[in-house]
Amino acid sequence: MDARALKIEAAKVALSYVEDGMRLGIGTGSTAEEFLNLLAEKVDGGFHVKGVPTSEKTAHLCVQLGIPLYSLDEMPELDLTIDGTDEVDGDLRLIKGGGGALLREKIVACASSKMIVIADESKQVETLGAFPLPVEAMPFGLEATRMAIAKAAEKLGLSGEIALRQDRDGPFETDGGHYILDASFGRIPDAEALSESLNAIPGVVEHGLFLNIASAAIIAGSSGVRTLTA
Ligand code: ABF
Repeated sequence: MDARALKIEAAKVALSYVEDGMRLGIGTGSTAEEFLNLLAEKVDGGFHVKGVPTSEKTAHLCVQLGIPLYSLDEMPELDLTIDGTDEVDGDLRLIKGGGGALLREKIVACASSKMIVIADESKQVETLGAFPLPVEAMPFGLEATRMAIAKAAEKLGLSGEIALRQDRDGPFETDGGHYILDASFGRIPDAEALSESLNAIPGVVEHGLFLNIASAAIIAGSSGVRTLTA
């Protein structure tokens, strides 16, 4: 099966967790998009959901697909969030943010009773870090923030390029108007320690380590679909 087919298989299983009338956080990325397409078919058939998108991109998709949209302010407590990921380890630690939506994704996931990750098997790793860790940072004092990240990482035995994510005509800007620094640290043996260090840096708005947030991960592979639980 190709990657898209695997994403659809994972999305199908995730859909079975969505109950009629649910307040649903809706993720960002191509896997989340497959989930949205399937969800739209159910909504078309009379299924009721109240969707809160994790990005402007997802919001536009929901409008196109006819999925009822609410803001998180209108619905600050959600039943379930379904979202993709860039990496997931055996303890459901995630690296997210490859799509640049990590801040709203983390806010929405943390406002949900449950967060289920959907992914193809290429996202499953033994230890996080092969994927560069996205760190969302304030434009003000960016270089000082970048240096502080490097220093904090070095204290944990981590090093590597910390690159400002670019877009077509300059630095990539998130929905929140921040920049993304992609930190290529390689293997991250102590994600909790790194998360704590990054959270202490004033110019860091948020980072892509999602720890103790996912309740389950639905992973579609060539030998079928597996569900990892915490
Ligand atoms: C989003 O899903 C991002 O956090 C992550 O980067 C992306 C994964 O994208 P895809 O499903 O396209 O691989 O939640």
